[in-house]
Amino acid sequence: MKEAVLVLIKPDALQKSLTGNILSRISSTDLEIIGAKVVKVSRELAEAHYAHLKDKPFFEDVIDYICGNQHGKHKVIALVYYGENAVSQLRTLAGATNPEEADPTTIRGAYGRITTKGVYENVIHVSDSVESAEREIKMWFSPDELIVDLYPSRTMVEGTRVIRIWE
Ligand code: IDP
Ligand code: MG
Repeated sequence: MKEAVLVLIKPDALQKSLTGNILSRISSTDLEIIGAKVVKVSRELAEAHYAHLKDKPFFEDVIDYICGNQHGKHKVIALVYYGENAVSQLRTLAGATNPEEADPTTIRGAYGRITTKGVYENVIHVSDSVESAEREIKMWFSPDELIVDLYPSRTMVEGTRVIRIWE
């Protein structure tokens, strides 16, 4: 079964000009990019994306981090990768959440760091399961922004435009 996964290139990676390195590491897989864009992350999107961390002491820092407030780069690059075992392939390439514990051959191990304030700057986000990938992809992308029909959607008329939204 082919799976879809959300990958975010986080603001620290953009500040360090790591996009090319990260994309070229991921291109060692046979996964296909089926959606890609640059996003200025709103607080609402950040809070929805990290809803599972709401009660953690580092929640505010993580929201600040993904919104780019710590890097003067108020953007992330959002990508949807698609293919067999996409979740496990990309989670393995990304490495452990804690960049100091991540294997140095992984993306987080190679490029991540923990700041003196204790924020895990770990360069990329990768969905951790097929279920969270669906939740996240629906949050970050509209059906028209993907070249594969991943999930059920319906057509809507908005003014003079015909658009599709997730069901
Ligand atoms: P993941 O990104 O490997 O899936 P999650 O537990 O979903 O890990 O956490 C989301 C993000 O929150 C991490 O990528 C990291 O930036 C941050 N984070 C997670 N745990 C900690 C922690 O213990 N201290 C500081 N930041 C953390
Ligand atoms: Mg996660």
